[in-house]
Amino acid sequence: MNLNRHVLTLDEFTIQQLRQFPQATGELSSLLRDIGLAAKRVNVEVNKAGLVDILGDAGSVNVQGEDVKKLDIYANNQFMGVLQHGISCAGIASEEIDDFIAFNDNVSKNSKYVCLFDPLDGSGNIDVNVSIGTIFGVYRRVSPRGSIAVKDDFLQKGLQQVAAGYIVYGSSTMLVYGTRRGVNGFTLDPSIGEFTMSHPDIKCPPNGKIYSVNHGNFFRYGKGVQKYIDACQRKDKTNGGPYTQRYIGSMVSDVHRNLIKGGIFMYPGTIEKPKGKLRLLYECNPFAFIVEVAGGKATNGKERILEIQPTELHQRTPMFIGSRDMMAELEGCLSEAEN
Ligand code: P6P
Repeated sequence: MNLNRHVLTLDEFTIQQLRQFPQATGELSSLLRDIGLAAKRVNVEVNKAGLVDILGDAGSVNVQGEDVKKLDIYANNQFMGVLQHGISCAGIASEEIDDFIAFNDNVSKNSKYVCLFDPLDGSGNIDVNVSIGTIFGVYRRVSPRGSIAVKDDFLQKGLQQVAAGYIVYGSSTMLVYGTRRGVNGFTLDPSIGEFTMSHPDIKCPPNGKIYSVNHGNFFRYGKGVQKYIDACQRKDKTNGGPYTQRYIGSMVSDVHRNLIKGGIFMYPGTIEKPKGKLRLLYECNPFAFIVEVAGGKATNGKERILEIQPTELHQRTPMFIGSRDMMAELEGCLSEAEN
């Protein structure tokens, strides 16, 4: 083993970034390290989730005499806890909590950022051992530092994110985050208990051969989406295919795979649910930010996800995200169907 090969840990990387910008206060680096810590704690519980039946299921008391919480509540409390007790975050909004939470202590009130997150997306997949994930977005607050955070701090366009990221608890546990300077991936090394850089400067391939969508809703999608899915199925060696359909019902895993390999992920609206299922603020905006910084695109079928002005914390949006050229072909199908 090459002992001289120094692989940057997440903490080393965030501090290295800080050194490059002397005017930086270190609050964003500190917030990202806090998220990394919470992710490691959640990872431990996710990895033994299959054993919960042995330890006692949610709502019961486990062998240590602790209350066994639902994993997504546990994850929510871990991320909220590190952010509340850190030095960078004035408040949070979470899929698990109806309203935003403004932290009331003086350090938090004087902090620069707010954080929105889905603490454990796809948690319904836990009992069948499918990968799940955490998604987060970080914004500079718009209310004055020193005051308590307000709702407008959380209802900002995705364009205003200063950082966004996700953790995928899969065959390995990865934390991927992006700022305007780039997207980097870190894989948890259990031997040292640190996220270590494994995917520097991630770029989304401009094209791909993977399309991800819930085919079960095909006849409930609009004509433009049906037209694009049909085109995907007709791809062969003569026109950039054949394509593969990959959809595991866990957005973090599906979008992560397509970000690395190239591809398109779609969660369209349907006749019954025109806004679709995915949440704008803490599912779609973070991924749209990451994929756009990496060179891809993300829209709701009509406009950039990042330009949507939010009006409520838990609002939903149709979501189309992935490789630039695949998104262009989709947009062609959507506009043809409009005319
Ligand atoms: P459907 C998980 O519940 C989730 O929010 C996303 O992670 C996933 O992409 C989507 O729902 C799957 O939804 O309706 O296709 O089962």
